[in-house]
Amino acid sequence: MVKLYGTSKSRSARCLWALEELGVKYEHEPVAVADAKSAAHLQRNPIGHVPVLEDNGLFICESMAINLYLAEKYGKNSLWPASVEDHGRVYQWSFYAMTELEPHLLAILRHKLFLPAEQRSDQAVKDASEALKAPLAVLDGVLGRHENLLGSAFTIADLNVASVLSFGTYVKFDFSATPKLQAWLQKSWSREANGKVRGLK
Ligand SMILES: N[C@@H](CCC(=O)N[C@@H](CS)C(=O)NCC(=O)O)C(=O)O
Repeated sequence: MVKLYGTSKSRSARCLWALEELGVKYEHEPVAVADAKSAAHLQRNPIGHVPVLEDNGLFICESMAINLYLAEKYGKNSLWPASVEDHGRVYQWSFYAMTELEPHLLAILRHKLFLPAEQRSDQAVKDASEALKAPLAVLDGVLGRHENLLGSAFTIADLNVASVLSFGTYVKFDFSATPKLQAWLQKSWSREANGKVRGLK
């Protein structure tokens, strides 16, 4: 049995998108972010976060680890490329998204949405937006050379990077300075499998 714990209104959306894209039969328990530290959930994941994947008694947490595991295990289509060299490139872009993009996007979300009004800082938003310019330009350059990050096929690397950047939609982040990236994001986000996730709890 494959089961994903975590509401689609959290980083769990990334893993739900991967499950839908891979066509894996799965159950979904939409554990709320506020319940991530409940006794029941801590048994699944001692870190106390969603998402968590359960696969035949094995529990895995960390959204990127879950997606790389799912793609390697169930990727019968092009989502998991064939060569070890391409696996290296999948890891490269997935870790790039988590280390170079996600922290800055989260800073913007915190200071525009999550923090109480009196703790929000326009300067923090400006700094994070500035810090994003270089990594977004790198992606724009790569996507100017081919349709997706590794080449022509949409792989788990694309899903991972596009899902991290989807944080930008909550604050209407302006990607127009990087037009190739912007067009690729629109195309990636509008995939049918991602659309299905929006309908989940
Ligand atoms: N690096 C982790 C972060 C997971 C995470 O922080 N999840 C949030 C929801 S998006 C959470 O469960 N927060 C609950 C809490 O901090 O108590 C991942 O990518 O899975």
